[in-house]
Amino acid sequence: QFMFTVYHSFAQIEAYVASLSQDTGTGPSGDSIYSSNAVIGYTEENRQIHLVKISKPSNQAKKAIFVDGGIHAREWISPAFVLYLIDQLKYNPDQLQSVEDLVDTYDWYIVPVLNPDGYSYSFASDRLWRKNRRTNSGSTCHGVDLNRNFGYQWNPAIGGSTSACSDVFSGVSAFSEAESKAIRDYFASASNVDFISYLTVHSYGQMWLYPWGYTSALPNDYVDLDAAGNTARVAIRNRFNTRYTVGSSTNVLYSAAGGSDDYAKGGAGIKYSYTLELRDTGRYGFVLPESSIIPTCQETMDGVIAFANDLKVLP
Ligand code: 0X9
Ligand code: ZN
Repeated sequence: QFMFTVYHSFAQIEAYVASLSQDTGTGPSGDSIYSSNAVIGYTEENRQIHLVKISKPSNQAKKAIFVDGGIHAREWISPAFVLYLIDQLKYNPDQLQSVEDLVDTYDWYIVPVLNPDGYSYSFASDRLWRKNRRTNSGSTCHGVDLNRNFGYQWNPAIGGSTSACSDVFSGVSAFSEAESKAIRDYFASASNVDFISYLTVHSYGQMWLYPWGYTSALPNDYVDLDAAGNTARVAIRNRFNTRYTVGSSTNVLYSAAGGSDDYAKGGAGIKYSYTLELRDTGRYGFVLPESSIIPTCQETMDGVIAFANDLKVLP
């Protein structure tokens, strides 16, 4: 029985992902909910990048939502929430119609841990590790910041670095890393899937951020992204009064090119692309205590439900 009250090693997460293939879930309607697993890439240390698809059979084509966690190794609440989301969508433990609606309306494609080498290193050796674990040629420093490595307006001079020892090392070129490449290649191969939204889950800061990260200019359709983000913000606040900020990542946070959100929107053409920065605002920062996992997951789930509902009425 997988526990959502504690943080898990990558091996434990893999065991949970494997267990998903053993059964079907059931929503309050009585309908079955299915999942399937795929591997979309291999890391330098030969770990698998898993993708879980959750869907309910239907005659009509659905739009799809892509969610990833664990781009940054130390942000442990991110995989914790993404696994909670998988569990809610598939097994619907509270048998909520609002949760079944999510699988009635959308197909879900979820990567629990995009950076398993970094995540494992953060567990075993350095709790505050951020990057992947690439062996950088000509340096003894390891790692590339995957969220500076995506190939839409890639530019180390904008919030990244050309130094292998930097925590925001952008890599030697766009998509130099297996993990960012796996996302790019997956979207290229899934051209038959109609992705309406991309959510990449990070911590911390309590923000629901939309593009762009490479410029302070806003996307042409930013009004739509802002509206959906604010719907999520209000739903999150309504649970435990947790306060989120909504806006473009450059304007709310800082400019940083090469993020996966910018790529999802500008490169893969997915309209509703966001970076979610979960709890908290700095008291514990990346080292969010385990006692905060469940409430963080509950409020974020409320945000995702309200957000996904809003997409049905927004352009
Ligand atoms: O700096 C980042 O990569 C993200 N913040 S974090 O503290 N989780 O590292 C924010 C990314 C926002 N999006 C872009 N800059 N494209
Ligand atoms: Zn992050």
